[in-house]
Amino acid sequence: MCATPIAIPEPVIDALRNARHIVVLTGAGVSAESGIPTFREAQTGLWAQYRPEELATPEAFQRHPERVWRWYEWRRSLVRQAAPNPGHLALARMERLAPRFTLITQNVDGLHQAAGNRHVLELHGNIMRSRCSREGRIVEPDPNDTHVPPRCPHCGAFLRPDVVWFGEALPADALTAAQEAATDADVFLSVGTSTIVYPAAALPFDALAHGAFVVEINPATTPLTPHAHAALRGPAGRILPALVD
Ligand code: BJW
Repeated sequence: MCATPIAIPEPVIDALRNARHIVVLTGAGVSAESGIPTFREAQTGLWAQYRPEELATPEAFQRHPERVWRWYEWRRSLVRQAAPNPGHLALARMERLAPRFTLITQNVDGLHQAAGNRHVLELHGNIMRSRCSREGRIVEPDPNDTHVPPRCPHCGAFLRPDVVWFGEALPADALTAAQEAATDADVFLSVGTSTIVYPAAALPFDALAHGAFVVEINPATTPLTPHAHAALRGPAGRILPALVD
């Protein structure tokens, strides 16, 4: 049986059609339909007893490095099994269709690149990379290292995932490029994000302040909803394909 077609409001279609620069901010909701749990949904199994906010911090890693590393290993295993969903694929198509297109993601799973997006600004890093917790350099863990967490092959310090934890600075180049894109956008799509984690959450508001037409795509309401020009309620994997058809 076919799902009911999604009706996209005319002003959204017009704005997209006439846009010189489309900017998209994505969050965990875009990968939910690929089987990757969103950040603030209930954790499952072994990890149900911990709140992600209590694991994704430098303090948690300092106190419980083994527990935090194992949580990331579990999440990496989900990412390895995941494939881009129709929402990711629609954004890859949008990049090819738009005169200018910037994709900004808070996701650490690399699924936008796997879907074919060529230019992705990763604000919160990438879970598949590891870096030295002392010197910061990106390293490949030694496959024969049985320590948990594995040790840096150069200096022996713990390795950590190359992601941005609470209280840590975002990569300056990606953040600056994202802020410049937001203030230059004609159309700004905020997709699958709760819009509560800063500085990423400020980007749609920067876009609004600079005159962009802002569209939210999310089954739930967020702090952005009352300010957006349009709020398309539903899963990204259904709504995004309807925008590029
Ligand atoms: C669907 C769907 C479907 C479901 N389709 N949708 C200003 C005010 C207040 C606080 C601060 C502030 N500025 C900074 C702060 C502090 C803090 C912060 O924002 N705290 C808030 C909680 C209040 N920010 C920071 O600490 C940041 N650092 C910083 O500001 O540093 C300053 C500094 C400068 C110089 C030197 C030193 C420091 C860092 C933030 C890092 C966030 N890191 C994480 C973890 C990444 C690694 C990992 O993955 O483990 O990033 S936290 C987590 O939240 C993760 C996400 O990227 C991020 C955002 O979450 P997201 O993507 O929105 O997911 P959810 O789960 O929240 O929402 C999913 C949404 O999808 C929901 O709305 C669903 O409805 C929807 N959905 N299914 C579409 N099918």
